[in-house]
Amino acid sequence: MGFHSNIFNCGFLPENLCAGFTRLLEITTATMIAMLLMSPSADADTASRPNVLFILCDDLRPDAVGCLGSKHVKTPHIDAVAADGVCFTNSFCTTSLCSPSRASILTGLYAHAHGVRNNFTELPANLATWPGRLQQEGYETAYIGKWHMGEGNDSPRPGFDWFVSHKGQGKYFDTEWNVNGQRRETPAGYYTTVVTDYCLDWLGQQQDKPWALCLGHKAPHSFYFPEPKYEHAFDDVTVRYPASAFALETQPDWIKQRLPTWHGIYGPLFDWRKKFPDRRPEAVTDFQRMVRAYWGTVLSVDDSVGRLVAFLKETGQYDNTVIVFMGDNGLLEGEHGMVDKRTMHEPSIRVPLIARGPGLPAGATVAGQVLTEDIAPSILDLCAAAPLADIDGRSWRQLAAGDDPEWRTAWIYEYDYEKQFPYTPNIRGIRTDRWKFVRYPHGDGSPDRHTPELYNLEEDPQELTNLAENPNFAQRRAELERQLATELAALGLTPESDTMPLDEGIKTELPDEKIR
Ligand SMILES: [Ca+2]
Repeated sequence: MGFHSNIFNCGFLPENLCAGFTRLLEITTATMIAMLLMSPSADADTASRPNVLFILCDDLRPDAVGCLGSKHVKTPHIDAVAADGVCFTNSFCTTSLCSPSRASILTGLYAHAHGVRNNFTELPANLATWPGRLQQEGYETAYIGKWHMGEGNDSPRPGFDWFVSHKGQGKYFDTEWNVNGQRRETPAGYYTTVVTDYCLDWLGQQQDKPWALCLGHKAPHSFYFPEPKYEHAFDDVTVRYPASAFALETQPDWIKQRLPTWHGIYGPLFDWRKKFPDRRPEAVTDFQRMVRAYWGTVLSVDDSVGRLVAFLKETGQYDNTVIVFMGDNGLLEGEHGMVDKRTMHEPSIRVPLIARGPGLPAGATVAGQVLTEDIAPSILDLCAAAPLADIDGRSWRQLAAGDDPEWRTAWIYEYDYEKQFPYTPNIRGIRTDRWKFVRYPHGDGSPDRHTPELYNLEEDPQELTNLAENPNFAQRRAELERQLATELAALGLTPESDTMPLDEGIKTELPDEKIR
């Protein structure tokens, strides 16, 4: 724990204690100055620093949130936070998978740099995180909810004064929790409600120090089980397969091969379809039930946001609290014939991001491309905390405040083939403000395993027409191939150093039941 500068603010302390501290300061001035020099935060007024409420949803599509474009899902509490802050309309994850993306959010690093490349790898304890930095600078810190870096480990992690989590994904009902390594308990009830109760308990105990609370929702991750009161909320909404599910003529073959698998629309649909593969048009009813249930779980997240914001307002903390609401990765809901995520298609990489609080404008919309890696530097910037060294992300505080002429216009996406989930190839791709180019490396240095993809996002935002093999775009493709290689090299990834598993192809076998 770093040196805490609150002791200089005698407003917190009874008069006799205050005088005591004054004498202590007189006696030990030299010692205190030495501590000041050692502590990066000691010159800051910690007491006036904003609190941080960081709300992370799991697999939440932006268009499943009212203010971010949903026609059907009403989220008045999330919308109110957005109206009071900034909506990022082009916010992306750089590896669309729970654990790698969560590690990027905490560290500001790409997956190849932090090393969490699948859902089974622990976040290396030596890596600096934004909550850890705030803890060093005098914040009280907590993580409550789904962590999921290290599938079977629910014990407390470094950087947090309070850590309440569970193994793996947790369950929508009656999850067993490890409460700060002190006790295990299984409170009856719906995950989203229970995790919010834990958060409110902790918030109610905070006193003088600024605090940073990370809430890791399970919702709306598969398998989708809405709270009973929302089970039928969307019964009247008709859901169809999206147009891109049937526009596969120009797409690489692996996308067609994925259709009847665990991650395709003709597969089991996270148990919403019992007999598969099923390509019949009427089988869309299973898909429809799946999407309705996904939306239903989001309604409870909105209730949770409402309870937390109400608490902050009742206790007079709302104005001095930075609230960041986001998702860890996107989700394919039938686009290109897919469910799940992992690919570099737009629904898989787009994540909701809303931020409000001191240092941010109200009612603003930001179109610049922001990444999961930008969260750590942005939150530390908003808290006037020392930045993390040698990270990949950048603070968007200036971008959000108006404009940042130096902001990025292109970025790199990476994903490594998983043997346990053989439905997505190795991916290295680049997304500029207008273009997307995606390569599928074999993994052993031999020619790429699959045809690449090239999209003009301005004219074809749904990615219906792959231009990679269209001779009219050969020059554009060559330019983007070069830019991809250059940007990868800037991240330290050359053909020699960028190691990845061998792509063993798309398979129809189901994943092990324990890791679904
Ligand atoms: Ca996720």
